[in-house]
Amino acid sequence: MREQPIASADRFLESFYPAAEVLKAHIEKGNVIRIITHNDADGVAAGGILSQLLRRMGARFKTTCEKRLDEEMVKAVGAEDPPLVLFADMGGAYLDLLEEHLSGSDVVVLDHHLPVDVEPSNIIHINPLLHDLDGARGISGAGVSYLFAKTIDEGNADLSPLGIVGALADQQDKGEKKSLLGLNKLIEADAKKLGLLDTNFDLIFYGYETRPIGKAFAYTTTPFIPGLSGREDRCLAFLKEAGIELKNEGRWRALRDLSDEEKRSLFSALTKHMVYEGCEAEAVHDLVGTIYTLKGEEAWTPMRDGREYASLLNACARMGRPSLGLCICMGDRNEALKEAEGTLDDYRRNIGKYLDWVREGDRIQEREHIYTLNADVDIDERIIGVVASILLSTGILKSFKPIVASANADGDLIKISARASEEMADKGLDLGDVMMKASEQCEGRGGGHDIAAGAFLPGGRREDFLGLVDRIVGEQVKA
Ligand SMILES: [Mn+2]
Repeated sequence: MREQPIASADRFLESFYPAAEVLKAHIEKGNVIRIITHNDADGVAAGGILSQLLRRMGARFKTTCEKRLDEEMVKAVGAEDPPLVLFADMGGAYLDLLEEHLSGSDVVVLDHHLPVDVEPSNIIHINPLLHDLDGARGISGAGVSYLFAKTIDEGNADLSPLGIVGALADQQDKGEKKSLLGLNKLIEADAKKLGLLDTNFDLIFYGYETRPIGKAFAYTTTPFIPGLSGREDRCLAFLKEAGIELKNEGRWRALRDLSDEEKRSLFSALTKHMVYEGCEAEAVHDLVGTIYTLKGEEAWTPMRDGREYASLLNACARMGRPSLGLCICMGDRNEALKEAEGTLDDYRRNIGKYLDWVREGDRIQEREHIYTLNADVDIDERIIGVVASILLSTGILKSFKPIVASANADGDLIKISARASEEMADKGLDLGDVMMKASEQCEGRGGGHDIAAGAFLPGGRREDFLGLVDRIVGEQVKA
């Protein structure tokens, strides 16, 4: 994997100092601080970290999670006349917009996405990519926000588990055995030092330690197992058929209670199931990896497992309830948690329903260099990216091509979500770059990471856009 030179990591950590000074100065003046983060699980975790940071500093603040950064949104923020705006997990690709509409404000951008090449004077932009560090796999928006909090006070190191959750939410577990890499390792070390994190290597179903096996299977959404995830009845039938005893002396067994032999037969039954569902047999290897257990959380809750915590936040964000996720990141374990768990249930069911729609209707089209999936109103724009990721990771798509999915968004816009594998990125594919270039030519705006990117554009331009994407992807993988 890509090694990070220490010197640039140091320079990156130093780049937080000026932002810390600006924040302290505004708080001293009693100013209300405006926090704006991306409306996805990583963004919500980042918002939780920054909100906790400001609460601890005794500051007044307002936090919102936004679907996308566009002129309208930035103008609305500008109209609030905020003395200081903190953007997290978004902003770097829109510095020109921030400069134009927030010229009366100080702005700090804490991002890890591909930035535009401008340096506005009212903006402090902190981004690992400015220091030749990996932003796609090495650190998340929550991770950058965590390092900011820790720069201000080492005592904020107890927020490190949220940095881990953000990294898992952005699927940065691309190291050996699905482990975290790069700057995320620093965050992991902080969490372990405080006894807030444990890692194991095993089947990565949520609730490895404590949850009844059937539930662990049904609750797991990353990786998603077509036909099983979200369907407890089918999971129970599947386990029975695989010969796994669900109870021992009247007590439900958890995955850690299985013998090695039981794990082996479970594994081969899973392989058969995946192949039957049209997935690659290799996709089953996605089901084992490094488990991140958050020791500070109650054993039976979805926050105990880092990946499940991430999907809880993801569900809240995708189902239009990011503030629920924010409450949980800020420590609420009462009403907000109950509601969030209900939301997570709905979310799992929705993904299953959408996948059935895609597969039963034969909705995926193959072009020269890409797959396309046009969902229009049949898949919620907030979930289209998740569906694209699942289609790619389960090996349902047989050719070595990225998938470019689209769904209707607000107004006359469509949302594009593109996903590629690590191997495609190694061949030179950079979807963030593809989305940026192709959307520019279609009155849209786009960007992101090499393996996960997106765009918004006018509905009428979809065909032009997909044609361009097909061509640019072809050029990149050839070059
Ligand atoms: Mn992110």
